[in-house]
Amino acid sequence: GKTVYLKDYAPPSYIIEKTELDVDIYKGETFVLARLQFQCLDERPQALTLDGEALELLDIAIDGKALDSTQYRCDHRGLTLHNPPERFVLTTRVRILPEQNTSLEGLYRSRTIYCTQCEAEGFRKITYYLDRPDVMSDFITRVSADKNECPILLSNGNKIDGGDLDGGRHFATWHDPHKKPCYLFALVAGDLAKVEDRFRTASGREVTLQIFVEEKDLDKCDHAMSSLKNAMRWDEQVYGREYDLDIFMIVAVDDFNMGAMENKGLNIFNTSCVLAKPETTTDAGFQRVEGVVAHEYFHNWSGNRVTCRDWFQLSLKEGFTVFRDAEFSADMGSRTVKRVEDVAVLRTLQFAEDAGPMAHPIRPASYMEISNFYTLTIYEKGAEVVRMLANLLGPADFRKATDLYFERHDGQAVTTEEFVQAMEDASGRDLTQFKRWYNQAGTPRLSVTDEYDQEQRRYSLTIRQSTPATPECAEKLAFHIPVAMGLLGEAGELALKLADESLDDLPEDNTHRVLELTETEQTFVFTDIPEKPVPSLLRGFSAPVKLDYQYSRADLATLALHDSDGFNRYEACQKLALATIQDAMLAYQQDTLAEFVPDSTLVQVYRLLLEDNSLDQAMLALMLNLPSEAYIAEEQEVIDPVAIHFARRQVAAYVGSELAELFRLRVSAYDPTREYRAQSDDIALRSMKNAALGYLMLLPTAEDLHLCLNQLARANNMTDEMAALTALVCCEDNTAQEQARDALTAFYQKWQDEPLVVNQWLALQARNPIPGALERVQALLQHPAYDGNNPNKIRSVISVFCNNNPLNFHTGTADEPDAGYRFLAEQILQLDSKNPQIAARLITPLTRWRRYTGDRGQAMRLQLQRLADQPGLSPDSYEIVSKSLN
Ligand code: HT7
Ligand code: ZN
Repeated sequence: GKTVYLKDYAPPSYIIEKTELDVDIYKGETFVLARLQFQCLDERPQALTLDGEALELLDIAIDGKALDSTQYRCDHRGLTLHNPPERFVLTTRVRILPEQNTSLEGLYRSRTIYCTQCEAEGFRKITYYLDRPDVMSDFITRVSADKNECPILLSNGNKIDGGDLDGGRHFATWHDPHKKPCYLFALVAGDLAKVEDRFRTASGREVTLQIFVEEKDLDKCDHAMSSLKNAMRWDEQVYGREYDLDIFMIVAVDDFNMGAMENKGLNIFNTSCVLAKPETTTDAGFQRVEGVVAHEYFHNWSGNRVTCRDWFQLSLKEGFTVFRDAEFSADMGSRTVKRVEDVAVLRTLQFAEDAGPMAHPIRPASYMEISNFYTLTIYEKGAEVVRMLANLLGPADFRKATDLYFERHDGQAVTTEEFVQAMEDASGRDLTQFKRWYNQAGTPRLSVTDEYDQEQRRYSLTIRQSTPATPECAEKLAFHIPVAMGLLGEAGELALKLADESLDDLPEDNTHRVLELTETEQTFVFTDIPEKPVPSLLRGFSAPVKLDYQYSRADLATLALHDSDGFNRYEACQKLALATIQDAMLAYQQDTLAEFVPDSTLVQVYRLLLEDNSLDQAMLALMLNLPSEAYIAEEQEVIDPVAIHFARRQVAAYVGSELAELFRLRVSAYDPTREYRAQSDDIALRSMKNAALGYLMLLPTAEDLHLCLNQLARANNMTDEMAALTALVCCEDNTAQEQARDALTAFYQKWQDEPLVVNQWLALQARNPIPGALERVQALLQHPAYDGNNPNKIRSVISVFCNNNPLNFHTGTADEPDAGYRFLAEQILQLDSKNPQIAARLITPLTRWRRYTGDRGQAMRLQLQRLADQPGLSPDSYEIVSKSLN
């Protein structure tokens, strides 16, 4: 594998001022004619190399004159022109095979639709080009195809021409007036139906909005359309950003490696992130559509108008855009709920990545395969870093800073340096130390101790930070960490005054402070504190760190019930539940789990929360949700997935039985036929009721089972239907198991023509913790509903099993404890040559081998070694495997 380094960045020697493409699609083959206007920027080089992969070169000419074989050289990675002129038009004609393209990058066919995916380096599979984001060009694209097969022909920008051709063919020509890097190029051809709407921008321009889908999905576009309009309005109001073309199009395809792609004016989406209707889509699905539609739309400014200089800067657009979409979703629904959900993902998945062999800073210094760097770190931690900046600057200066950034760099390809520079220039703050967040990986750990001096009425908090070594760097410099906090006394929040604050400059909300930690160890002294307080630390999860403070269970109960910060109320519940589960794990290890009785604080707190009618029901559901197995694992030095599973289950069953009456009330009071709305108060009600059902179904009475079956039979929406089916399928009770088998069959019969519902059906079975999951998963791979070329199906079965069913993945089968690992390695090998991006992503669970006890860790390692030994392994998989074995 070849490594690319940030330090080797050099600007391109040529730019491509104008790109004209003729793409002629025929059955089985496509011809691409490219006319590229090159202009040398500095000294003329001896050779110019264009990127190109899987292209068959048919013709090549410079300024209209065909080249002879001494004037260029072609290999499997590109095309080198010897002695190119200062300024010239290069014409190439290539043949490509979209029907055979299973990698889903470049031009490929998804069912009946031809579509493209060019980010990060897919354009080179369409034509020879300078495939790098700092080469920005004007694009004119003419597409032609059979008129019957492909009545719809789309590309970026505005349609400027179109018409019929001989032989039943037709064409359309599109011009994108905004210069763009080729990773934002898109083309679509197929038989698509559309819904259309309009949006009037703040300055009064009319924009046509179109969503293209297969005819059968026309009834599932309303939610994406209203999300799009909300996002367009929000970006005007919150960031002052208007849309800049006359038309904005979204196309949905079934085969897609990620969620969606922000191609200029022509976003291409995974169907799973566009289509939604109550009967087929869960609440989480609706919220995902809203979030992804907004995310891609927001890229129009954070990514397209201002783009990345090189792929090391990926978080420039992704971190910022995730932050923007999270704030949008927070404004559309419940802010605290959105924050809790995002932090849960960050703390389980991103923290694990940051502690593993693939750890990298949000601006990496090197990579082998860029597709491997579309990570939780670049996206989610990147968003946390932008969030810290936004909080450090405050709303007014942050807006000034983003205005400055967009204005200063409109039409440019820039770096994260320039982003932070705009923050500094607009606010006058020195962010030199803060910038360490961009080039040091690893999750900082904060150890907090405190001391209360009754006599002096002084309370001091001492915070130490340390960051574990990661592959790119062993010795970390101190980070600049904002720690939002407050202090709780007997009667509520205490007024705060730091020893070095003067009485005149106390903030308006005097019960809340943001401590700025910049040193390895720092002590913050509060004066005039009347009693020993309970500190509420890292409110709103103000920094992506791990925090240790020795809370007593009584402290945690106080925070859970009384903190003014919603996030920390949730966090106190998580900590309390975690402590309780850890007790149970100890019992498991001592073989006394069966007799184990959990500490009662957790249930007492839950009971009080359930009886508090003022609480947002979605928050309540989250607070009552025990930490996931993945989160518990992340908290363990050495992971014992079996102990975690059974300990967690034992605590859950205890909670379920202690609070059964209250839970039953919630479920039976709910009318399953009430009209469905995908709005946050309704979502909240369903989430709490379904959480209650989940608890009841751990040890169900006949009445509980009846409630569950009743909901399954009568639900008018997928949220309730799937919640009931899940509770039934995962229930160990024998009667329930019999019912579950029938229910799964009936569910498939009912929904077999809806691929996105079938995916949920597959995923439920793959994550079902009841023993025998590997055998069930292997049977699913033979099911007619499975398709080993479709990433959504692969994710629903293989990823879900290996990532979300730790008990079964790590215990394998009765006679072969390593069967789960071997299964995964086999699946990766099968997929690697077809779709290396997806194959490489599947490897993740094996990369964690060092965290597992003796035999398990070694068995995982063995499978990594087996992948490493495979001749011809893709560069994608090779990077992950080799770094994990090191
Ligand atoms: N910017 C998009 C990235 C993307 C992608 C990257 C690699 C391979 C396939 C891909 N599809 C989309 C998605 C986004 O963050 O908006
Ligand atoms: Zn993005």
